[in-house]
Amino acid sequence: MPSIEEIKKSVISKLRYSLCLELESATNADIFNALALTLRDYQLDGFFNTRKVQKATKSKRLYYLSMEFLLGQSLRNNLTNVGLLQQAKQAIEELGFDFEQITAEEPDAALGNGGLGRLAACFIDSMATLDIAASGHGIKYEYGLFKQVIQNNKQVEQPDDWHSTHSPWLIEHHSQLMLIPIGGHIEEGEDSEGNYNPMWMDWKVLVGIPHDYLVTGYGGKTVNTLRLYSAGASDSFDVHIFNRGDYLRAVSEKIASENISKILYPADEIQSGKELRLTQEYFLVACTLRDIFHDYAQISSDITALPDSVAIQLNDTHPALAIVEMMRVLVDEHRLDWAVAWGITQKTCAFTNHTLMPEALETWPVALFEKLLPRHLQIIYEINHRFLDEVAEKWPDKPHLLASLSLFEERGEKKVRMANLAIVGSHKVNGVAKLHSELITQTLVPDFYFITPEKFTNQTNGVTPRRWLQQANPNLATFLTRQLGNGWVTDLDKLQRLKKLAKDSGVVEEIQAIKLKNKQALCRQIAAQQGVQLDPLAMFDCQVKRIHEYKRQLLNILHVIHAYLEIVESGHTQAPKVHLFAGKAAPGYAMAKLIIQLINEVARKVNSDPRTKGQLSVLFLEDYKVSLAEHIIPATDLSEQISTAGTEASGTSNMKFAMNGALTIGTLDGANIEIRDAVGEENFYLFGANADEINTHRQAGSHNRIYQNNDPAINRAVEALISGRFNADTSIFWPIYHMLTEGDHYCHLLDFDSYRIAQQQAQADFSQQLQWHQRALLNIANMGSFSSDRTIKGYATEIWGIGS
Ligand code: 26W
Repeated sequence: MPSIEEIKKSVISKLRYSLCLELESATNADIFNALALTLRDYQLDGFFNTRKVQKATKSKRLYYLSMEFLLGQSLRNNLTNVGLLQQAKQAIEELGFDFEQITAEEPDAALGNGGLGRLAACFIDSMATLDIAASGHGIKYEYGLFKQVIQNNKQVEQPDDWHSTHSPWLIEHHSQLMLIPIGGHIEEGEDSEGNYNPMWMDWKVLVGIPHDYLVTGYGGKTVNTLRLYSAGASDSFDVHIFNRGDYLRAVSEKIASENISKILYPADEIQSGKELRLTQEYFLVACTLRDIFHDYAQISSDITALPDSVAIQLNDTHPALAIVEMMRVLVDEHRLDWAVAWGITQKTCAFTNHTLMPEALETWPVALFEKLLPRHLQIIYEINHRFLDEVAEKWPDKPHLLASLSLFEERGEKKVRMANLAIVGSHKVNGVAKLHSELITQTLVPDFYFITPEKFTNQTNGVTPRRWLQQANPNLATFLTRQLGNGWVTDLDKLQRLKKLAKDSGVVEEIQAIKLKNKQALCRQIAAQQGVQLDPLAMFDCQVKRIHEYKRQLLNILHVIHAYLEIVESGHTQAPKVHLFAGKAAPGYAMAKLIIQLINEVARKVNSDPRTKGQLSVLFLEDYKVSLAEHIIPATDLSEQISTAGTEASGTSNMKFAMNGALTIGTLDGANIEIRDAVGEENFYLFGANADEINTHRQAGSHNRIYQNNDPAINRAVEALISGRFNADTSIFWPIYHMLTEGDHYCHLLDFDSYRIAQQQAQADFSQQLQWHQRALLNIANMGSFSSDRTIKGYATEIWGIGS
C-alpha cells in the first residue's frame, strides 16, 4: 500500500507528465484527474494479478450484458474498495485541496435510465467483491441520460456531455478493435458437401472500440472489468466507397457509424422502436461475442465445451440478440451442426426480466431485421421453426400454444418478440422479486411456464452496501463498525446483531443523531443549490425515482394537496413535514412531464403560503442522479414506495432507504413485500390494494368516479387540480384530472384513503422520536439479505454454475 507521501508524489507526477500541468496552476478538476490516474495504477496492478489468478484456476467466467450501467461517480468508490480512502484524503488535504470538493468535481457516468442500469452497477461491484471471474459489457455512450433543469416549473432536457473521451477511468484498447458486419443481403448456396450454406453479402462494417473500466472488489483483491464499446467507421470500407468516387457518401456513412454509440435512449419502460436502438443492441452483442470467443480460444479449442467455461447473463431482452449472434458464429463460422450449436447456446445464456409493463416489451418489425440483420432474421426463423415443431409434437392437443409461444407476432405488422427469443434461447429465466417472478409465470408468459416450468426462477434484487451504506452514509458506517467490527461491509447479515441494541436508549439516540446530521447536510446542500431553507427537525418524506404513472408520484402529491387544504381550509395544524421529490420523465412522456409540473406548482403555492409555515414544505430537486441519491437517501425518515401493486418489478431504492434507517410507506409490490417480511410489519407502513385486488378492480371496470364522490377528502383534493389554485390556467392539469376520474389504470383514488390513514399514522408516530428511531434501527438490522452480494451468490449457484 502506498504511503501518503507516495500518493502526493504520484499526483504531482500525473499532473506534470500526463496532464502537462504544475501543482500551482491545478484546478480541482485537474486534481481529480491526477488522483484518479494515480489510483488507476494501483487498480491496474490488481487487474493483472486477477487475470493471472483467474487463468491459473481456470475459473468459469460470467459475461453480464447490459445496455445500461448507471455507475455514478467512481473516485470515492474506487478509493474505498482499493483501501486508500483515508490516505488519499490526507494526501489531497496536504497538497492544499479540499477532498470533498475534489470528489464533487467528478461528473456522474449516467449510462443508464434507472433501476435496471443501477442494478448492473451494483452487480459488477458484488461480483468483484465475491472474487467471481466476471466482466460487464455495455456501450460507451458519448451522451448519458439527459440533464434535467426545471424552467417555469417544467422539465427541460439538456445533453449530458459527461466527457467520456477524457474519463480517467476508461482505458481505450484501439488495438483490439472489432469489425461488425451490418446490412446487406443473403445469397442462398451450398458448401462443397451439398449442405445449405447461405452467404451474407454486401454488408457494411461497423467498428467497435473497447474501453475498459476497472471494477475493484472491496478489499482490492479482485479487479474485474466493465468493457464499454464505442462505435467508429472502418477505414477499409471507406476506401471501398472512396474508390468509387463517392466522397460525400463515404463521409456521411462514417458519421452514421459513429453515431451508434452517441446517445443513450432516455425512455425506460417504453420501447422506442427506432432503427438506431436496434443497431445499438446488435452492436453491443456482436462486440461482446467477439470478446467471448476470443477469450475462450485462449483456454480451449473445444468449442462444444464452451458452457463449462462461459456463462452469459442477459439484462432484460435488450441484449437478447446474443443468442442469435452466438448461433451465427457457431453454425456459420465454426460450422457446427445446428442442434449442437443450439445446445451450447441454451446452456450458456440466461435471461433476467425486469418489467411486466406491456409497453416495455420489445418487439422489432421483421422488415427492420431484414434490412439490418438479414442473416440473424434467417436464424430466428429457423429457431422458431424447430421450436414450434417440437411443441406441436409434444402437445398435439394444445394447438393454441403455437400462437403465444411463437417468436413472431403475426397480428398487424409482423414482428420479432424479443422476450420469447430470450426465453427459448436461455436455460434460466428469472424475475427480480418473489411477487414479480410469480407474475412472470402466471400472467406474463404462462404458456412458457407450462412447457418449461424448470426454467423459471427468482433472484430478488439487492444493492451494494459499499456504495449505499459505507460511502453514502459515513456517519452510520462509523457507528456500525464501532458496534460490529468491519465485517458487515462484506457480510451484511452481521447487521442482525444490532437487534439486541434496539432496547438501549443510548444507542437509539445515536441513530437519531446520525439521521439529524445527515438531514442537516442535505439541508445545507439544498440551501446552496436551490436557495431553499428546510427545517432538519421536520419529518423528511422522500420519493425519488423515475417519474411514471405506475410509480404514483401523483398519489403522493394529491395527498400533499390534501394536507395543504386541511391546513388552509379546515384549520388543521400538523407537525413540520418536508416532502421531497426528484426524478426524470422520459422526454416523450407527456403525462409524466405534467406530473413534474404539478409537483412544482404545488410546491410553489404551498411554500409561499404563510399559513403553512413551519408545517409543510414541498420541494422538487432538480436533476436526480446517483450522486444526488447518495445525499438524499441517508437523510430520509419516510421512504415512499407506493406503486400500484403488481407493477413495480422489484424496486431497489426501497432497499437503500430501509438500509439507511428510513421507515417505508408502501404497497404490497415488488420487493416491498420481502422488505416488510424482513423488518417486521410493525416497522413498515402498509397501505393499498394487493395485486389480486387491483386485478379484480380493473376487471370490474373503472369505478374511480364513485370513489371520488363518496369521499369528500378525495373530492376536494382532486377538484383542486382544476380550480386554478395551483395554476391560473384551469385547463393545464385537465389531463391528470381526466385520467384520475375516468379510467385510471393505476388506481390512484382506490388507494387514496388507505394511503392517507397510513400517512397519518406515520406522522403521529414520528412525534415519538425514540420509538421511531428504534424502529429505524430495526429496519437497518434486518436488511442484510438485500445486499447485492446475496443476490449474486444466488445467480452464481443457481444460474451460472459458478462457485458451487
Ligand atoms: C426498451 C426500453 C426499456 C428500457 C428499460 C424498457 C424497460 C427498461 C427497464 C426494464 C426499466 C427498469 O429499469 N426496470 C426496473 O428494473 C429494476 C431492476 O430490476 C427494478 O427494481 C424495477 O422495479 C424495474 O422497474
